Amino acid sequence: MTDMWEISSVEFNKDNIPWYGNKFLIGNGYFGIRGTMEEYTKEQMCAVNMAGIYDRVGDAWRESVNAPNVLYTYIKADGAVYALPDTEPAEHIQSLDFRHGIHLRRTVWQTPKGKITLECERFASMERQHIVGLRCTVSADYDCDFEIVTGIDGDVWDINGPHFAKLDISCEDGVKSVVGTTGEKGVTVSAAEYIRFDFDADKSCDITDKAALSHICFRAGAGKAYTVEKIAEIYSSADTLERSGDIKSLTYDEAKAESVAAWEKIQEISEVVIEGDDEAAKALNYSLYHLNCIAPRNMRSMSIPARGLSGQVYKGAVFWDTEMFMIDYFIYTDPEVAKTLIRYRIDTLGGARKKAAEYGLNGAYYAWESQEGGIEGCSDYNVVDVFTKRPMRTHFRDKQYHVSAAVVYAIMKYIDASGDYSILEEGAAEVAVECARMYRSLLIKKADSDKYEIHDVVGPDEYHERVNNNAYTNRMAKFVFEKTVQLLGVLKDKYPDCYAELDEKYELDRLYAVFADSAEHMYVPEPNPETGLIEQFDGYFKLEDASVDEVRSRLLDEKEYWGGAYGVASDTQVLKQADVVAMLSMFKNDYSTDIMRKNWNYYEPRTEHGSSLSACMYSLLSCYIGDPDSAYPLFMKSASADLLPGSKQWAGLIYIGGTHPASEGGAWIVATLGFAGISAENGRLVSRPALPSKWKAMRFKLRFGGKLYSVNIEGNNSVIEEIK
Ligand code: IFM
Repeated sequence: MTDMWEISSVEFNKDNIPWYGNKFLIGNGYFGIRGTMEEYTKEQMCAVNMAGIYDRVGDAWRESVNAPNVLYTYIKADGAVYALPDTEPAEHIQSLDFRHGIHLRRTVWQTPKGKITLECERFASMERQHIVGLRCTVSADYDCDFEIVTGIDGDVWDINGPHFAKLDISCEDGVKSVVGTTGEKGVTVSAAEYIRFDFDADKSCDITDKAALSHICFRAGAGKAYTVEKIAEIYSSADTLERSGDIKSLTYDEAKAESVAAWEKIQEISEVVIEGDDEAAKALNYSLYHLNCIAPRNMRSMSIPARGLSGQVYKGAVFWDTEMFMIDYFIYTDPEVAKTLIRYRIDTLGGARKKAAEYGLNGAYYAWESQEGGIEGCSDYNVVDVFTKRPMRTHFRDKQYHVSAAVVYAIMKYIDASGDYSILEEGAAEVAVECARMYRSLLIKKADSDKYEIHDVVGPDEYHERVNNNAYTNRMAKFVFEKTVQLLGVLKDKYPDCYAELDEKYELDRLYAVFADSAEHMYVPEPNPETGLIEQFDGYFKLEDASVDEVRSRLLDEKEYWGGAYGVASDTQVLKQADVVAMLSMFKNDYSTDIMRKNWNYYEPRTEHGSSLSACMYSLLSCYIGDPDSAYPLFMKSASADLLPGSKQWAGLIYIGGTHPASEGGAWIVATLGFAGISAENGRLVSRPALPSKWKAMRFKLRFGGKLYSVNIEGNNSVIEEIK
């Protein structure tokens, strides 16, 4: 392994514990395990965060559930506990091999008699997704009485817990087990483990009210190493993923080898080689590592939360992030995962219909923060005011209509790149129809106008609430109408039975005409003929034109929320994240380079980039404008979201730390669709590269139309070849 695939930290700093939990995360799409130390507890935000399982306690927010912690381990030397963060280490290294998903820590403590060392290696199996492996080795440079305490800690970290109303704990035939049952729906989350070692020791099992622990006590000779290996399994009553076999018969080395091989297979397609810029190559491949850690593999229907599987931040909920920023990577490298993500939206159509009905709308209004079944996790009061400590009325939940369009946009991206229309028959056609019906019921026509408008919305820039004719939202609505009309034609042709079924339900001929009319007459703000600028929403240009720094200087508290009724940005032109620029990036063929450049130049200095979704959109548009060197720093910002410190931690008093998979997916989009200039033209992959000056060459693989291709770019020349 070279440094290109390793990140490490060689000092111990308590302040880094929350960030390193994200930075050193391992995972396999079924769960994510935060990069915390084996001896840590809920105090240090330890989490084995489960995909797709949620629970609600009382009136608090519903959030994803953390499984019992199977890594829990600490050591005693001559009766004294040596554990971070309380016992200051003499040396400490934490590292991650992100080619293979292997986490390592090595800590040396000074004791009154000499030095002791604890080294632990762990992985979340990419081959058997229920399995976690842990190998701990202790040694001392003097003869010492060691005790290794290892087991399963059921006292898990929760933001709005406790989610386990009941814990069943046992130790039988050497298998320890902790089974938590959630309070709301009675879902069981089970953790079991089996340990092995081949040195003489006294071993006992201790069952506490929240943990099952083994105590391994032995006399250690100076300079000798003593290793304990653990194979653990995590599963739940909500599983669709098959169990992984008998943990007693699987050895650590076998399980590790299998997992490494599975990761290698992924990396063969995933890796992006960049010659001339190791820093960019490392940041990008590290970003893709995170996407691979949270990809729902071997599952029929599942999506990815906005903070991945790094904990309960943002309620473990799925946002438009998946469809607009993450799915592209999977569409082009692992279309089965992309299909799984789309099926999640198909399967949660019921929830989206319910939400539409709640607001008196037809069709499907997808949840802003979607939980299982499409349940809306977002409340009307989604930010806590730092001054009054009271929840603030926000309009994320009720007015961000653009999430439904993102779902249709993703369906189209999948179909266009894979050529696989079967998803329509599986339910995607109905999703499109229902989203189009929702937008139709939002349309407003003034008496003397022949244009449809959409009022009272929140666009991607969340700092400006309840605005009219947000350019992004209106353009996306038009897209949904146009594409639904197109898809209905395809459906009739390719899947007549499915068409007939939908026809019976929706009278498709009538809807076809309604959607065609909506697409034709949808008002989308045009570039001003003199300035070339597109107004983000009605009246935006009349707002105070203060700089981002000026607006920031008006904050009375650094955690204060910039948007909402009284936010410092609300009455100014300062925006949170790409909005018009996002629209231009997505509909680049509708606009000239000149218009794109003018809008980029206007909006970028006014953008706070307060969302990690922002930089990649600006970067992508820079690529489309033909300016890769302006795109580069924003690309690096996106690709480094979890690698470097500095990501936003608070929205009002709500903690929003965690990993940033949308930013990571956005970095891949910029690298491939932006710098490498990949697009599909007449059913063929085309590359028109414009690499940043530092980059000499770029190589990667893509799946397109059911085939695998290699893309080789040297300077401005590119060769795309099918790999047979
Ligand atoms: O979906 C985003 C939103 O656009 C900005 N706030 C954070 C959300 C989750 O990443």
